[in-house]
Amino acid sequence: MRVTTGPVATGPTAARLPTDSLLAAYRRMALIREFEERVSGLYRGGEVPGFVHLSIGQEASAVGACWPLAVADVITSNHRGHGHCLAKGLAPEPMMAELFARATGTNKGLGGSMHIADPDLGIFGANGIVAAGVPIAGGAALAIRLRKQRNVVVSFFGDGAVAQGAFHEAANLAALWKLPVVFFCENNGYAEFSPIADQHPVPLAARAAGYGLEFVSVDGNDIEAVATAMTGIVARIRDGAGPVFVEAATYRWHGHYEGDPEKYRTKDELSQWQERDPLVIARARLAGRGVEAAALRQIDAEVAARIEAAVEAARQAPQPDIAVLRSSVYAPAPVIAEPDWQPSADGETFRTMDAVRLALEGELAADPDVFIAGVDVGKGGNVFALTRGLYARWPERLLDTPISETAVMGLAVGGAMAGMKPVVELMYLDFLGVCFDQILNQAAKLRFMTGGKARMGLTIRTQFGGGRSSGAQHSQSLEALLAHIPGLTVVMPSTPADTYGLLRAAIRDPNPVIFIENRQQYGAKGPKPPADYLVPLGKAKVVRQGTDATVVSVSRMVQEALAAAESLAAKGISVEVIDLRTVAPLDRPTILESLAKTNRLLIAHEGVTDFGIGAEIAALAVYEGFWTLDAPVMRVAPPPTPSPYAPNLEKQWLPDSHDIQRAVERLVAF
Ligand SMILES: Cc1ncc(C[n+]2csc(CCOP(=O)(O)OP(=O)(O)O)c2C)c(N)n1
Ligand SMILES: [Mg+2]
Repeated sequence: MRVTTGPVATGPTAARLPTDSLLAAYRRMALIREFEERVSGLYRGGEVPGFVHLSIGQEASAVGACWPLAVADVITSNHRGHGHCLAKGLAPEPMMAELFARATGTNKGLGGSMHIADPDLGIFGANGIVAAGVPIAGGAALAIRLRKQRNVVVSFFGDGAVAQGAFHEAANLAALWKLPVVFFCENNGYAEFSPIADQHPVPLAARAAGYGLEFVSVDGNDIEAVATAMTGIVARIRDGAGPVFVEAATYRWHGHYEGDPEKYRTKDELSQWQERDPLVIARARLAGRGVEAAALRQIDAEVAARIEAAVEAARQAPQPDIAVLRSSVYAPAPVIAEPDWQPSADGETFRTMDAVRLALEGELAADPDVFIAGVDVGKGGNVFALTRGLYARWPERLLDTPISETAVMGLAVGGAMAGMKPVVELMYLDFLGVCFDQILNQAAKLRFMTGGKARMGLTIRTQFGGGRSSGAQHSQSLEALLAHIPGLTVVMPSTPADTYGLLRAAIRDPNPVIFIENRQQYGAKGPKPPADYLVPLGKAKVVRQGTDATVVSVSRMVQEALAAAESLAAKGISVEVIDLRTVAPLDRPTILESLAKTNRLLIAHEGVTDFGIGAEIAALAVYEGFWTLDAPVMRVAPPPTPSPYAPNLEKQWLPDSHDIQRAVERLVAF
């Protein structure tokens, strides 16, 4: 193991750990140093693939920050996360196997160096996206708060991450709600190749002050300073104090990544920091307290032997089997049978907006782990009045958030990983753009990247709907964007009863579900099903039987398709209408079965034509259904332009039953 020799500036010694603790902390730091030095060599030798970012030189901040943490406490980490995971208690053996991309790795070889996670040990993930772990920490902290636990979350991030919007949203929210989080910034002076002065106009302390966060600055190379500061901070947070921003000044000895040409810093700067080697500082302190050098050599030798054995075991371990790909995307969900409820002519009716509220109410009542968060969903009762009355019953579980969609999605991801059942609201589907990372890279992928370890049962409710001159930023039907991401379930109901049954099923589902309502339908009435009504996810429904053509549709367009089918029936054309209900995963068998019967297929949707879900369904038909097709597959959808404001233009832009009717007439004429 490489440590500095020669004179060492140990710094002030006011903060002291008991000698036994200091020895234990030294052992942990030595384990990280040895692990990473071996990884550096193994990476250069081609045995570890991908990218590797090492934290050699930063061991005291990782070990010190985790010093007061128990297994049930949580950390979130970043791309430079080996030290954090080892400090929190992950064994080096499975972690080394993970870096070797082995089946025995912590994450079955699906994560790798940048994405190690073990939620059972409170390690909610290293993360390849700068600052993404910070909003997730907020979710984990909210779960602690809702469960009235005394646990704490430590969110590790670098100085560079402080420039990310995700950091600001999460810091603002945590400070506002006084969540039990330590924002632990390892300030190593650089973000990739850029020095901190080129990244931030104000010192980090000023950032903390901007959110009213307590700020503590520590010498990140002094294990005693970090561990004692964190022990005090964590104890106060356990007792109910609000979040704290800790800046640990430190330095990474290696490049940003292994192989970095390191043109942005001088050898002198590096060697000055190496003189303040955290391991040597600890050794000097231990020697000053009478610990023999032989005892430290013994620890070093034990650590080296353990890492050597971990490397050897990883080399011998099997590679992951291809089956792990499919099995890691979605968690198996409890089977829900298609309900056999038939509405009676004189039965009760309700509106779609009632269906949403009743489904939320039903799940809140059924499961104390369900919480609802979003802009104005609590006291405000939601802009569409969808959560009205719920806050009065469950004030703790109906959370009005600031307008911070990334932080809100982080509440869902972190809360779900902690085992809660978050239901968060994205007011308009168009606002996806400001929080996409938490959906695309976090919610959708964390189960996969952790080899199935991360729980991700969350629901994102949102709405869209053209036809009311809402303009191009408040109308979009973006389901294709979401359906393209493996790991997400995308649901778009078309009736009040389905809205109720699918939303309850979505909240119970162990996977991330995007539940897309159509606001033009909030006032639409339909038969009211029994309270225990559940509709299976991933199952399409034939909502009208026919023999001449199949129209596959979703959301409000199903109603347009049904109206078209009714008019066509009068002309002697028999149309079968399929309501997808769930867009992804797509119910392929139901579509193919219908196509085999009608031999003609048309897809109608509100998302623009190009690269829309119709393209996927058309591809299915021409490949798997090729021999059953008697005509080209057709699509009815808006042209590929943003939706217009002018009512006359929007009317032409948005398809309706007449467009579907004309298209079917052409289809059957082939
Ligand atoms: C959102 C995002 N932008 C850019 C990157 C590329 N990137 C990876 S690490 C990094 C620098 C991060 O610096 P800092 O937060 O200080 O952490 P450090 O590497 O110094 O530990 C960058 C720009 C990324 N992974 N994610
Ligand atoms: Mg940095």
